[in-house]
This record gives sequence, structure tokens and C-alpha cells, in this order.
Amino acid sequence: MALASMGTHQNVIVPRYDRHQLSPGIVQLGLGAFHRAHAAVYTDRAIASGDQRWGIVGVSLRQADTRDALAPQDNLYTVVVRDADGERLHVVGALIASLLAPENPQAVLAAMTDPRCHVVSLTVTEKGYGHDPATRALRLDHPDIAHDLTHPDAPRSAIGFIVRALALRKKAGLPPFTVLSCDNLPSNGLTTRGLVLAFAAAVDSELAHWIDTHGAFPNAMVDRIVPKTTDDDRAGVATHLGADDAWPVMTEPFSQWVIEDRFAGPRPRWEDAGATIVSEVEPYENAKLRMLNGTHSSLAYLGAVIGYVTVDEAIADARLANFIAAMMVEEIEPTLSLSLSSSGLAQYRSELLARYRNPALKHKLQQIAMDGSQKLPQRLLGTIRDRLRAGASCNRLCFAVAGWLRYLAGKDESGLAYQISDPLAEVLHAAATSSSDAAGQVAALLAVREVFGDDLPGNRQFVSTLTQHLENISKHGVVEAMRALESEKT
Ligand code: CS2
Repeated sequence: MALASMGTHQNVIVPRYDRHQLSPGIVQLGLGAFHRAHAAVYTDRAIASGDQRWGIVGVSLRQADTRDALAPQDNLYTVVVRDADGERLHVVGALIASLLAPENPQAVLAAMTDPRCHVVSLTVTEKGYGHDPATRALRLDHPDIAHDLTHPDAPRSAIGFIVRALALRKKAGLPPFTVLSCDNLPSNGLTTRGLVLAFAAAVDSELAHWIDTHGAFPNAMVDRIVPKTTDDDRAGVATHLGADDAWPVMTEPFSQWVIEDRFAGPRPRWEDAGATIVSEVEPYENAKLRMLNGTHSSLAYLGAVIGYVTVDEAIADARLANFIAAMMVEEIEPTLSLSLSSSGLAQYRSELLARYRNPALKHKLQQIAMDGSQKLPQRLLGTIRDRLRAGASCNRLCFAVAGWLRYLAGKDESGLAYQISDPLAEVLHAAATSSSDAAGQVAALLAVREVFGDDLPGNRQFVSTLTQHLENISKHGVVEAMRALESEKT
């Protein structure tokens, strides 16, 4: 039975509103699993409470696979919430169309310039912004950005689509939509604003001024763990649901969305669906990027080098779990601006470790390890900078970065090789294998300024600590090197 013809079903939430009445109030750039398990669920709930303005037009900017999977099932899909107690299913109806940008960029621009569209949200991952991760500046030499600057009516990049659509809205006398980034970037709204203005200034200074004056780019902190869907997941959903879903999304019970209340026009009442609307997101974002994403990446690299496959496997190793917990307490929490009491931080930490232990998610370390060059600046290096400025230890944080440098060798401690998935993979792997000694490898890797900027390579404490840890990890393995680190501390 197809998903679209599915009726009511025990312990499955299905849309109870008339999807054909929905207006295309939101265009979502990036149709990946994270959006569909996170923001789309909040919007689905807002629609279910009666506000029909917020149908989502989803846009795949690159691959056809998600659109090809969802369109035949009327863009319905299943969110599968899993934990040790089993699974709960929620069929989401908020997605009313799925477009493939390379196939029909005009249809995407038409959706973004529709007067009923008030929000353009984007989840394109850290590498989808065409920016330099260390400086957050727009890379005018980025292939997609360079293309879009000379092909305005057939953009490839999210930034190119946003600027072109805003130009068309301005020309038509329409107000701008609000641009809502849902990616793990520091000050994601402000960062996106800067990239949009830089692109607009390169094409039309008056447009840039209009966007600067009337545009809205709220910051938002997004949090939900969403492992990649497997064919076994699809088979499990078909059995549970009694209907085929070509692309269900798997996730955990936890979900959090903290959004700055800065919109150019109307928005869904996401707060009625569990989101938090605030005047200042930074404290929440800082905590999430550093406590969750920083330890996630640390676990991914150290665990993958040891030879673990999933997050729950890695965190089950008490030596890694203790290292991660100590890194949070000793080196990350002191840098947080979130005014949490010590008991509040302890609760945040223990909830995080419990989320990692979720045995039902089977979240692959290699999925998290992807795109380290785009992730580490905000997940680990920003924290290291704060610690260095404070004259405080960043020993564990540097150990985690050394774990990434060792990971870039492309094989684990048993010699099992793996693909490095990263926009800078070639440069990084070459640097990581450029020398037989740690000092040479560190020097070659720190020369990748898009990641490390200009300050860290010149910081003697950082370089020597990183080199020491990389040497220990390479010579003795992660576990022995970690033991040496712990013994230094006692
Ligand atoms: C993960 C994130 O893949 C990764 O880089 O660290 O996707 C993480 O699962 C989410 O940010 C959790 O909110």
C-alpha cells in the first residue's frame, strides 16, 4: 500500500488537516533528512493547529534522489522516533511540493517570489554556504558562487537563489521573505546575512542596500540527531506502517529549536509546537555547537580511528565517555555564555551522554566525521581560541583535534581504510601524509588557512600541544595516548 493512501493507523500520527488547502508559505532549500525530522515537524504541528499558510515547498539543490523518492508519494514521509523503548511514527504532511533546482531553477525562483512565501529556510550543511569556514567570508571564487554571479536566472547555490529571488521581489514591489538558516554555523542568521549582502553587492549595490534595510536573517539553534536512513530502516517502516515509504527519516525523541524573533513578515507559531522564541540565540547556540557538536566530532574521530562504527559503540567505551565528559567539564563549559547553573550544566551534560547512548539510532561515526574542515572551526577551534585567550588549558580539545588529524590519514588502527568525505579532502589527506613525523604533519595541516585561520598556526602552545598529542596517538594509539593524557592530569 502506498503512503498516500494510508488511513488511520494505530500509534502512528497522520495528517488530519486537508493538505490541498495549504498555501506555499515556506520554501525550504535543502531537502535532507535533518530538515524533514526537525523544522518540518514543528511546521507540521503548527499547520495541524489550524494555520494553513505554511505548506513547505522543498528544494533539492543537487541530487534528484530525495525528490524522486518523495514526489511519487505526494511528498508524504514518515518520521521514526527511536529509543530503547521502541519506535513511534509520525507521517508528516507539511511538504506540499518537492523541486529539483538543477532541473528547473525557474520553478524554484517562482516559489520564492510567490507573494504567499514569507519564509525561505535553508539546511544545506556547513559546506553549502560558499564561504570560508575560518573567516565566514563569501568565497567569490567558489565554483557555484562564481557561476551564480554570471548566471543569475539559473543559480546553483542557496545564496545565489536567495539573492536572485530577493531581486525579483524588490522589482515586483514585494517585501522580502525572512531567511532562516537551520545549519550548525555560528550566528547562522548573521553569517547568512553577510554572505547574501556580499553576493548582492557584487551584482547590484542598490539591491544590497534594500536587503540590508528590509531583510531579516534571524539566528537559530537547531538540535536533533538524525542518522542516515538505511534500507533496513525502510523495510522496518513498511512493516510497522503497513505502507511503503521510499524515504522515511530516523531520529531521537529529543528535539530543540531556539529562534530569534526577527522576521520581515508573518511566520508559523512554532512556539506552539515546542520551539523557543528568544531575543538572543547566541548563548543557546554556543552551548549546542560546543557541547554537542564539539564532543560529537571528538567522539567521531577518536572512535573511528580506534575502529568503532557507531556513536553508541564509542560512548560505551568508558575511556572515551570519561574523556568526553571531562572535556565538557574542564574545557568547554567554562567558555559557555549560557547562564546555566552548575546543576543545569550537569543535567545538560548527562542528557547529552544519554542521547549518545541511544542504542536504537546506530548513528555512524563516519557520518559525523564528514566535512571536518567545515565543522571544526565552530565546534572545537573557537573553544580553543577562548581557552588560549584565557590562559587556560585546552589539552583535551587539542587531543580531539589531533584525533581529526590522525583520522585524515584515511585508515583506522587496524589498518582498515575509509574514504574521507570533505570539500578539502585532497588537500587535507596530502598534508596528513606529507611527512613521517607529527611536527611535519601538523605544520602542513595548519597551513590550511580555511580551517585554522592565521592566528592558531602561530600559537606556540597550540602547535606544541597538538604535535605532542598527534605523535602519541600515531605512535601508541588513541587509547594509550589518552591514558598518558589522563596520567599527566593526576
Ligand atoms: C552531527 C550533527 O553529523 C554531524 O556533524 O554532529 O548532525 C548533529 O547530529 C546535530 O547537530 C544534532 O543536533
